[in-house]
Amino acid sequence: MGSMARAWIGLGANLGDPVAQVRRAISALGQAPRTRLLRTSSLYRSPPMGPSDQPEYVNAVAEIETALDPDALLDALQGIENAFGRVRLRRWGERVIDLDILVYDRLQLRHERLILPHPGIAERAFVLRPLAELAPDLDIPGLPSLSAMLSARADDPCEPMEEDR
Ligand code: A4P
Ligand code: MG
Repeated sequence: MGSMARAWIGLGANLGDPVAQVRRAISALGQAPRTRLLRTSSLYRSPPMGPSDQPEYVNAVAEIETALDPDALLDALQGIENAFGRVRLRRWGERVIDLDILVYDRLQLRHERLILPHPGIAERAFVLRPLAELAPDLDIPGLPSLSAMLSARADDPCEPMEEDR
C-alpha cells in the first residue's frame, strides 16, 4: 500500500448484544479496503451519556493504518454501521453500533460531514480511557494532553470489562 495514515477509531454499542457487536465491528474494520487493524483496547462499560432511559454502553478504541483518505474512511465506517442494521433514532440515543474517527494522523478539519479530531473526545471518559490504554502519549492536535483530559474526567464511571480478554 502507498502512504499510510494512522487513525484511532471509537466504537460504541448499547442494543442487542453490545459486546458481540463491538467485536464484530472491530473485525469488520480490519476487513475494510486498504486498511490494517493494528491494536484494539479492552472493552469498557459506562452509563449512557445523553438520554438516561437507555441501556449501558460498551465502548472500545481500535488503532488502524489506512490508505483511505478521511472521507473514504468515514464511508467505510458508515458502511459497517449500515451492514449492522443501524437505525438513527435520536441524538445521543441507543444504537447497535457507532464508529467514529477519533484521530486521523495530525489532521484538523471541520467539514460538513467530518470533524477531526472528533469533537467529543475531551468530554468522554469512554473515549479517553480506551484511547489512553493504546496510546498514552498520543498528542492530539488542538487538545490538551491525554493525561490532563483523563484527570478532568477522573470521576466519570467507565470500567474495563474483565471477562475473557
Ligand atoms: N461526523 C462528524 N465528524 C465525525 C467523525 N470524526 N467521525 C458526522 C464520525 N462521524 C463524524 O453522527 C452524526 C454524523 O457525525 C455522521 O453522519 C458524520 O457525518 P452519528 O453517529 O451518525 O449520529 P448521532 O447519534 O447523531 O451522533 P452524535 O449526536 O454525534 O452522538 P455520538 O457522539 O455518536 O454519541 N454513551 C456512552 N456511555 N457511550 C457511547 O458510546 N454514544 C452516544 C452517541 C451517546 N451516548 C453514549 C455513547
Ligand atoms: Mg458516530
